[in-house]
Amino acid sequence: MTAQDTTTQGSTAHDLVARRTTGHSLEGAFYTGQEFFGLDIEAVFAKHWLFVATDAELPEPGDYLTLDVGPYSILLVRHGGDDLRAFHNVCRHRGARLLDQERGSVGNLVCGYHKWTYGTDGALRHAPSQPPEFDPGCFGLKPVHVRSVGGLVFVCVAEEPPADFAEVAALIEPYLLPHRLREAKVAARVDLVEDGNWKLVMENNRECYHCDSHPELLRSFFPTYGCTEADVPPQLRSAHERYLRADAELRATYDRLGLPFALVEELDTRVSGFRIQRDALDLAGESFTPDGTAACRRLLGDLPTARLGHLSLHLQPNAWFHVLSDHAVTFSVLPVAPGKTALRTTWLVHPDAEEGVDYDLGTLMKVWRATNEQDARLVARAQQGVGSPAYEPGPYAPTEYQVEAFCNWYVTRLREHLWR
Ligand code: 3BY
Ligand code: FES
Ligand code: FE
Repeated sequence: MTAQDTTTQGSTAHDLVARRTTGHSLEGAFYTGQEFFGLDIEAVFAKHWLFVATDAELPEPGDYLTLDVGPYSILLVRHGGDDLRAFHNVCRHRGARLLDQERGSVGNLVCGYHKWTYGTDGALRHAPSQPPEFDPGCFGLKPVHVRSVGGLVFVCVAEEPPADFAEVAALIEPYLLPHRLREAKVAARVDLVEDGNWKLVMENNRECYHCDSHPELLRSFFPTYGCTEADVPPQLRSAHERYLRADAELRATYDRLGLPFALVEELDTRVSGFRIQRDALDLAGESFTPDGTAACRRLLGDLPTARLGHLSLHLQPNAWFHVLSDHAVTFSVLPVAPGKTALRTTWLVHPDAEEGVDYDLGTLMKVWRATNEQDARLVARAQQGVGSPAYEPGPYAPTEYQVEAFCNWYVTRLREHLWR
């Protein structure tokens, strides 16, 4: 099938992309068919920088992990201290998948088929029984662009990745560096396969209109989270005053400690769309726990105080992050099929934090494990609904402006791709 093929009710993908109504959810075919799935891989996942891992997962030379992005298989490997490499996980002999484990540690990368052997720099070091004229220099692994931003690892399979990512990296890195995620320790990682299209997973993350479904998370987020000053309902006025007091106090702390906190929001006004802000949390204001106190006694980056709220970072197309004083949680979304999406959540703590001494793993993971499962149920429900011929796009509420920004960013990418 191509983008010219018929999708629903005689409309082509071109038609659907062209007629997308601003301020409304997308039509059903965007979420259900192979046609849009293929387009999303080509126009979004094969062209943009994707958040896929943390430096902390690959601390030593030879540590590697593999990941699937649509039809691509990518391997990430640490070649040296600060030297992370990414390659297509495809042997240059007859194309076999090179590494078939999800993660591990190697000296060299050895193909399991005929034992072609590559260094962690991708160079072909050994190919058994080749004639003397064989030139290994012509058969290095195909590189994939990779870069780390404050300990967060991004890859891009495009030959020319979006140029504005360097600017975004320069904007967000100062917010991240005080937490020293590059040297953090992975406390836990959970892979969840959601029964919904990747865009439904992202859209769901970009609003708190549904946050009644998150009783655990709502202890940490102020009840007015996601409201603009103008739409704070009268019954939440006093909660909002509490937020404003916490916000003023934290701004003084941020200034004193030199921590960047200003909101920068360019979700659909640039190719590498993002939003970043350091913001207060409710109760003790330290962490995602029932009373808001830190879940880990050892603070990231040896920060001098636990009451720092959260640094919240949203990136198009596939990630969001909450970076706190005591831990960080990263979320990476990768499409598996039109109605299946992999969400990988990773919890990071100080490298010397000891489980059972400095933190209890269940407490550390509780809020986001519960929140992810609640979100997965909502996403599955949305997927079921948008598959019905009776579904038609509905209007976003003001508090869903980031969902609109996501869809606008996405549709802009498809237009660029289809009309190029
Ligand atoms: O992680 C987030 O930023 C958003 C906000 C609340 C709902 N969602 C989980
Ligand atoms: Fe890898 Fe033959 S396909 S060595
Ligand atoms: Fe949610």
